[in-house]
Amino acid sequence: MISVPKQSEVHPSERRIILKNADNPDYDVSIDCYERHGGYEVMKQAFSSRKPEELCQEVLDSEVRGRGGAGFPAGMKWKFLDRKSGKPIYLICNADESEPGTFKDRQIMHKDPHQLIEGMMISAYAIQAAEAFIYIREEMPLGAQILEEAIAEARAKGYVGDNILGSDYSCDLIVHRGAAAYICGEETGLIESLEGKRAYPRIKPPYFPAALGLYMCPTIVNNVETLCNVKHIAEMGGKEYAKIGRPGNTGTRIWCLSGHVKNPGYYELENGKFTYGDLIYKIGGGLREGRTLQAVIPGGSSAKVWRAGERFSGKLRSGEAFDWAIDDVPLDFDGPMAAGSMSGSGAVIVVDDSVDIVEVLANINAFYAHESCGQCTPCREGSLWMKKITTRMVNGGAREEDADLLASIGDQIAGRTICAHGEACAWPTQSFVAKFRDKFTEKAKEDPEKASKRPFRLV
Ligand code: L3W
Ligand code: SF4
Repeated sequence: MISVPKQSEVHPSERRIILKNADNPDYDVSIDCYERHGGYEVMKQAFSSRKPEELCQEVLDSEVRGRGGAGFPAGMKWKFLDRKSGKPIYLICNADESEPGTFKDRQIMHKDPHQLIEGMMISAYAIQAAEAFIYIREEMPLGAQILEEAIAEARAKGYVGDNILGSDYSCDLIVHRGAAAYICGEETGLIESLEGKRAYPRIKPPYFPAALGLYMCPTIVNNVETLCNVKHIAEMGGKEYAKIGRPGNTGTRIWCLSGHVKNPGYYELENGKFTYGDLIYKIGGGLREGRTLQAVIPGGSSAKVWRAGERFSGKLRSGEAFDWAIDDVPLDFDGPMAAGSMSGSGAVIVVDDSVDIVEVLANINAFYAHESCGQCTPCREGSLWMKKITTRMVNGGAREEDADLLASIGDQIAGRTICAHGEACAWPTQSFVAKFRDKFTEKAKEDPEKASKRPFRLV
């Protein structure tokens, strides 16, 4: 049996639902251990006494929002399923976790694979899927192996496969190893890849997976953490689940804190009960000695950056006025949006004053240029151009006009591409230049001999 290192401490502020057992020293990935801890009981109860449509209603009532990046309500997505087409329905778990700074889904797959399987089989039954897939990032071979072994155990016990738990419902669950590209995590690119093709994203509309997904059949694509939540929603009931967190931001969320903090790591916290300041300082231990905050990227590298000291003001959807510093922004889906960015995949990246902010952007730009699939000209050419400019700036060739040029390239990409990779690569450049224009301008005055000359060829 495979085992992975456990996190030694759970922070007292955490409310662990999804990661409840994952880091317990005596908890392992076997089905026996899972069942000893009550595993598959919710599924048994769901299959024996709940109708599929009742389970869909529970997910809708729970108001659970997708944990992959967009925060789209999962119950509404399930409602969009085209059930009248007469075609088979597919369920896909997006386990292609690739957003820089994101390392939560692998904790679940590595340490509690049966929770994902149970969540998926309840979801599959609820939407009446004919077949279910876990599309796992190629660079996570251990996760794939753990899941394959766990599914074999679950199949042997009748939780997966034909006539599940003696019912007339059959559904197989297949692990598919990804094609080692960030764009394979974009749901329509993922579907193309699963069909055996290059992961070229499809245009939405018309290709929303709920209507035209895998093999042009209705398909639900949900993130690992979202599907695990379904198990807990089925267990406690949607309305009860919705009491966790805050209205519109229900449940818990696993936040991935990285960068220049004393205690980087993953923390499962009740939604909307904490702020970014709580996460960075109280939970993450604050910055390293002698350092000050320079920037926070609140939701994976695709999110717009915040500069230390900036304030955000406006009105919330409820009409309530707000005036926040970074520390005050609620740690949920809507807080970062109100503050001009997004919580994305829950990856909070902290940057202190020890680094050159232009280098940070150069590194991000190298990533997005490398990962563009190349279908759309603005993304393909623009991301490479932005990478070339920021790499030149870091290599001692910065020019005064670079900030304007970068901003204009970003403006020509966002909103003009097939998939959200266009925004993902434009938003960092647009926001870094807007928030740190002085640093980009100063760069042109730097002595080229003192430049760091990093290559940024590979990321
Ligand atoms: C049917 C409609 N379905 C929306 C579905 C849609 C999708 C979901 C959200 O991007 C973001 C991106 C990254 N009929 C529908 C409909 N849907 N309207 O709802 O859709 P959308 O387009 O808002 O988002 P998306 O394409 O899923 C995700 C950001 O997340 N990100 C994440 C990246 C990486 C990971 C990872 O490593 N785990 O997820 C980071 O911040 O930039 O903005 O299912 O089909 N009318
Ligand atoms: Fe490919 Fe970029 Fe176009 Fe997305 S936006 S389809 S990644 S070229």
